[in-house]
Amino acid sequence: APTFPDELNLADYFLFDRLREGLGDKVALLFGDQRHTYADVAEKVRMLQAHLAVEGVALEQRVLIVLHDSPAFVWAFFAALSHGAVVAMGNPEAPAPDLAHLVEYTRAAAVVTIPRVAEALALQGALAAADVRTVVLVPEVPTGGDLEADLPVSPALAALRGTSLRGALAQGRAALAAKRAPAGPRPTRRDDIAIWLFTSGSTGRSKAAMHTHRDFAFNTERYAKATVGYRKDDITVSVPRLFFGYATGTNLLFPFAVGATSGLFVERPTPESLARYVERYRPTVVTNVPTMMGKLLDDDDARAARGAPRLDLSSVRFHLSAGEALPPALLERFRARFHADVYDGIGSAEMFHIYCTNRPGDVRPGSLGRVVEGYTIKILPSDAAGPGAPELPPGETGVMWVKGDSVALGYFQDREKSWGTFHGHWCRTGDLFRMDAEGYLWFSGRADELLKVGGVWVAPVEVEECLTEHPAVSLAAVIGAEEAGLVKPKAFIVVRDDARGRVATGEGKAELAQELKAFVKDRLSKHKYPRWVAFVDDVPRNDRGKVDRKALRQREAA
Ligand code: 3SK
Repeated sequence: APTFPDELNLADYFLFDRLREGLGDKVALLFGDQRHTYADVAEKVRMLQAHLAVEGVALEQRVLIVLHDSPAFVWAFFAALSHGAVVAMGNPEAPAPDLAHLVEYTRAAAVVTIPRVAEALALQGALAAADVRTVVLVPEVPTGGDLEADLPVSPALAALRGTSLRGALAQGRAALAAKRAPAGPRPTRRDDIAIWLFTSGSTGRSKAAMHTHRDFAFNTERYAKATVGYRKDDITVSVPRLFFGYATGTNLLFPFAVGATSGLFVERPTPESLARYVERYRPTVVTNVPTMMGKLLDDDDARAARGAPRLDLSSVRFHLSAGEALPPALLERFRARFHADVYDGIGSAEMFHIYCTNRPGDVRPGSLGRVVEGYTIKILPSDAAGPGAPELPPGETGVMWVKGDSVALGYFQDREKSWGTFHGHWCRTGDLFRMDAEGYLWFSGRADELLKVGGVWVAPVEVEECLTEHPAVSLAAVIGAEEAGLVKPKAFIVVRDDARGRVATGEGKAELAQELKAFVKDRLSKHKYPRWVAFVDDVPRNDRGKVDRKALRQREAA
C-alpha cells in the first residue's frame, strides 16, 4: 500500500510537486482560449494564500468555494489547502437559503464566490451572521473571460469584507513581496482535515464527510493512477461540475497528480455545450454520467436525421461513468456508436472517490467491476452490526461494506449518522450488491429504497434497467406507489427523441404504457412489472444530477 509522510499537504502533492518535477511550463488548465501552465496556477495560488493569511484565516478553518468551473476555482482550492485551511464546495446555482445554510454550517472563515451569490447571501443575512474574514468576489464571466477584471464591490458587500479577486491577488502579491505571508504550503500533517465532501442531497442540508490530506493521495494512487491509468498526455473534461467530489477528483486532482491538462467550461453541460468543448479541447478522458451518455446518443441520432455533421468524440480514450446506474443497454449503444471504453464505477463522498470499478481491458457490462486494489469489500446481511459479521456467499445480495485508507473521519456535527456509517477503517455504504464468484460486483439499488411487493423484495434499479432496454425509453425511474394500501412499482419514463410522437396523444401513451408493462413482465418476475407508467419530460434530480427518488415520492404524495 502507498505510504505517505507524516507531513503532507495536498497542495504539494497535486500542484507544487509538478514544478519540482520540471513541469512548470506544462499546460495545467484550458479555459476557452486561455492556457494556464502549472507555474501560472502556482503563482496565483501563492497570492491567494497570502491574501487568506493577511486577512487572518486560520489553520483548519473552512474556506467555502461557490464558483462555476474556472481557473479561479482551482486557485482558491489550492490556496486554501496550501494555507492549511479546509476546503468546502457549494453549487453556485443552488437556491440562496441552501447556500446560506452552507455558510452557517461550515462556519466559513472565507467565502470565494460570484457577486450574484454574495449579494444573495448578504440578503439572507448569512455573511453578517458568520465569522467571515474575507469574501473574495470572482467576476461571473463566460468561458475564457477575464477573471481578474476590475470589479466594483458594492458598499454593502465591502462592509461585509467583500473584495474583488483582482484586489485579493494584489494584496497577496504585496504581502509576499514584503515577506508578510508564507510563500508555499504550510506543513500540515497527513491526518489533518483537508476537504469536506457533501453527501448528495436534494437540499443544502446534506452532511459533510470530513477527509484528511492522506485520503485524497491514497485514492489518487490507487484508483486514478494504478487502476484507470491517468497519463501525463491526457486532457480531461467533465459533465459534473467541480464542486461535486466525483469531478473534483476526475477533472482536477487526478489530471494534476500526473501533470496532465484539465479543460474547464462554465456553461451548464448539455449535449451542445459538451460537443463544443470536446471539439475545442480534444479531451482524452471524459467524466460522464449515464444521463448525459443517453442525451449524447439522442443528440447524435437527431443530427443524423437532419443530415447534420455527427458528434465527433474520437479524441476520447475513455469515459468514466459514476453517480447513477449505467444500464447495460445504454453502455452497448454508447460503445457501438462512439468506440470508446467506458469505465463504470462506484464511489461516494464517504470514501472520497471510486473504490470499485471496471477498468482497461476488464469491462463487464452491467457490473460495477471489481474492487480497486488497496480497498477491501464485503457483502454482509443488511442487519449486520459491524464489519466482522460473516460474509454472504458469492451470488447473494446484501449490503456492501468497504474498507480503505480514504474513509472519512465522520460527518461534521452528526455523531448518530457517523456511528451508523463509519466503523473504524470500514464504511457501511447502504448500497445493495452481489459479488459473483469472479469478484465482479452487481448493484441492486439502495438498501433503503427496496420495495416489498407481495411480500417479495423488488429493487427499483432492476426494473429501471429492464425498461431502458426498450427502444422507446431514454430514462426510467421507479418508486413504490400504493394500490388499495399495497405497495407496487410505478415507473416514470422519459422517452427517446425519436419516440416522442408515440406519446403525443392519450391513446399513444396508453398503448406504450401497456407495451412497457408487457416488456417487463416478459423479462423479470411478474410481480416486478410497473402497475403504472407515467410519461414525463424529466425527473427530479439532486444538485449532483442524480435521479432523486425521494423527491419523486414526495411529489407523488402531494
Ligand atoms: O457518486 C458519488 O456520489 C461520488 C461521490 C464522490 C466521489 C465520487 C463519486 C462517484
